[in-house]
Amino acid sequence: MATPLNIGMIGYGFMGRAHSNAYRKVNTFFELEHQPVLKAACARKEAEIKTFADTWGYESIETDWRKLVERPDIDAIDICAPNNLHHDITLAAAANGKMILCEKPLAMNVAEAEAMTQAVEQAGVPTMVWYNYRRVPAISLAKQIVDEGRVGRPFHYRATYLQDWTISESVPQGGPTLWRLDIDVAGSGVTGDLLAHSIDTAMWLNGPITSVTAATETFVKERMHAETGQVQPVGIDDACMFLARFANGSMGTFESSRYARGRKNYNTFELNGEGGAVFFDLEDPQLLQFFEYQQLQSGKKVEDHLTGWRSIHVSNFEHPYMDRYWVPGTTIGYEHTFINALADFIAGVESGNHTQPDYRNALQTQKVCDAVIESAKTGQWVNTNVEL
Ligand code: SOE
Repeated sequence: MATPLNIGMIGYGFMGRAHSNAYRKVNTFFELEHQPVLKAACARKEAEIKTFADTWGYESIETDWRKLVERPDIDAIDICAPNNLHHDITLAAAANGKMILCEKPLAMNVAEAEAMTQAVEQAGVPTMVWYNYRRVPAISLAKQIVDEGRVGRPFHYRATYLQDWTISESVPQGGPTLWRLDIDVAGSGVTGDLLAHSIDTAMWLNGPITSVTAATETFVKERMHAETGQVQPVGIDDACMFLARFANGSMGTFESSRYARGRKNYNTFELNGEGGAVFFDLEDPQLLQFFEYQQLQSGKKVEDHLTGWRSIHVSNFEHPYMDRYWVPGTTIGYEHTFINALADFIAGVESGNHTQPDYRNALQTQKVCDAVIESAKTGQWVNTNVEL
């Protein structure tokens, strides 16, 4: 008999749905001792959270997260609430001894993220921050290839994360669906929302980022606020570009925008090393491009007429996570990245070898984000103070 893992979900938006789907599916694809039970869903708006709870099969609802985190029948709190609530919910959940799964970015800023990390570490509760793209099988394969030494000494890391959904000036800011545009709720714009993903992936694959220099732009300076009805200044960065230095001596470029017409969720990276290179594009998520400079002739590395990029269809049983799903040649999708992440989290709780990224790891990404925003304001290179 499976051991129940009673989930208290806070939030009901896009991520609330993606995580709920993972809780429902994880035991059908992964053998785990624990089985998530959708105990309670929580949000301030009673009608909305009731509909959400009914749709996804939550047993009960709460309209005050403070009540939820105190409930003795809840084992794990999932924070899908807007960024400005992550800190207070984490502190209360940790004080109540709950496991915590938190949406990215971890916090509004480093000061909050440090306090949160300290709280969960003092409480000794398992945590995970949902940087789900690590669990795209092709990205996990890139990590495997790097760890196997096939890229060799790294020189360049190049990331883009582009969308186009905020170009219209009539898109309001604030409220339940557009809080990502409200600086007081989101903390930053594309830096925390999109580049945080790119930074998490980059540091996972290529190690710590030590310093950055950045430029940001806010193209639409005023938007109507959905809650007040008033036209208010826009405080977020609509686009951000930064240069980075990694501790391993390589250099990085990062670009993000929500004004890249035609790009919906264009998340790419390339790592070029002495021995090879990897390239990934989320618009083709089942593929990993790999260039290998490894043909040995008489002990020497050479290129010949067959040297070139190869496109790996990451759908074989040998590929990360893929033995859990269908047959070779068939693909999985966006929602499976959350299932994979959750499976890793539960397996870590069971083995005691906790999965990453936990709060401490996500704190490092927060440090880079804060350094990027600071650099964009000062025009200077800024040290990230990421743990080495
Ligand atoms: C923003 O549009 C967003 O939903 C991010 O918040 C997610 O983290 C990203 O995965 C998709 O885009």
